[in-house]
Amino acid sequence: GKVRAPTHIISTISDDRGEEPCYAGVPMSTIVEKGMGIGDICVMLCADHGPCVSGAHNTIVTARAGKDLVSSLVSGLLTIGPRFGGAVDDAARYFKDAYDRKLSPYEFVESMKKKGIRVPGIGHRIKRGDNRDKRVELLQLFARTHFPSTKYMEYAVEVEAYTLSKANNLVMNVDGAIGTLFLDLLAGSGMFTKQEIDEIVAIGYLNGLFVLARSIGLIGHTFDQKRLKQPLYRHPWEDVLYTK
Ligand code: Q5B
Repeated sequence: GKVRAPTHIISTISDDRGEEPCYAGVPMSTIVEKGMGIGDICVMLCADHGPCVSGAHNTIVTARAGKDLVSSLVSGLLTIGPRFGGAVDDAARYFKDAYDRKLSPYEFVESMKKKGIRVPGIGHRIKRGDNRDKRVELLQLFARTHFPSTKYMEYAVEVEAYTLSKANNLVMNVDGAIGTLFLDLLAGSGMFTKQEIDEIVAIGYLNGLFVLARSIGLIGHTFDQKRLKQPLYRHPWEDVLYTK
């Protein structure tokens, strides 16, 4: 029989050997012909959220310190975490667990409070109950129009109604919307077993969507500062409370 030397790398995500590159076995032309999916929409909606958010701020400061593109980019990326942009997977994990255990929004939120854990996917520095995040609304509209089931997303909406009854800043944020919407996609597509869904949520794929998307904005901010020839950033004294 055929003897094959052992390989040094196993890869399942892409293959560039043929005439046309494939992503996970799907030729690129097929992806282009099919048009945009929810992943593309997430990437567009999360690409940037202005110069004041943590990631963009770090990137801007780094670019203005004269650093190169990659340094400026990673300086912004390194701020992505549980408070900023990196709550997507935790939102999926906690909302899935609560829904699957049939917890009421009250039971879910109060049990998190008892554990001293902030509900991932809930809360925003700027957005409020009377100033909702348009990105969240767009994602929800897309899911309600195209998804076979939106049970996790609707559960998150009920949770949000409860958190908003506690405080006006506890809106569903973009991390929460993407996390729960992907739960619905995974469960409703019929393409994944329960075990596979649990694995995807456990491994933490979903923060990757935010990281990928926000890299676009951070690259934009780097070039913007360089094009505008902005000087070294120094934070103004007036904005610091000096105490002894
Ligand atoms: N409280 C996001 O907090 C923020 C609570 C809560 C229960 C909660 C906070 C939070 C979970 C993590 C999360 C993603 C840190 C956010 C994003 C991308 C972005 C960013 C942009 C973009 C904001 C005031 C009171 C306190 C808290 C309570 C707050 N959150 N209770 N569950 N989730 N969320 N992150 O405003 O009694 O006074 O002690 O950690 O989902 O990052 O645009 O900026 O695109 O770039 O600083 O959208 O919500 O509020 O810390 O002053 O808290 O609310 O316990 O209660 P804030 P705090 P108390 S989207």
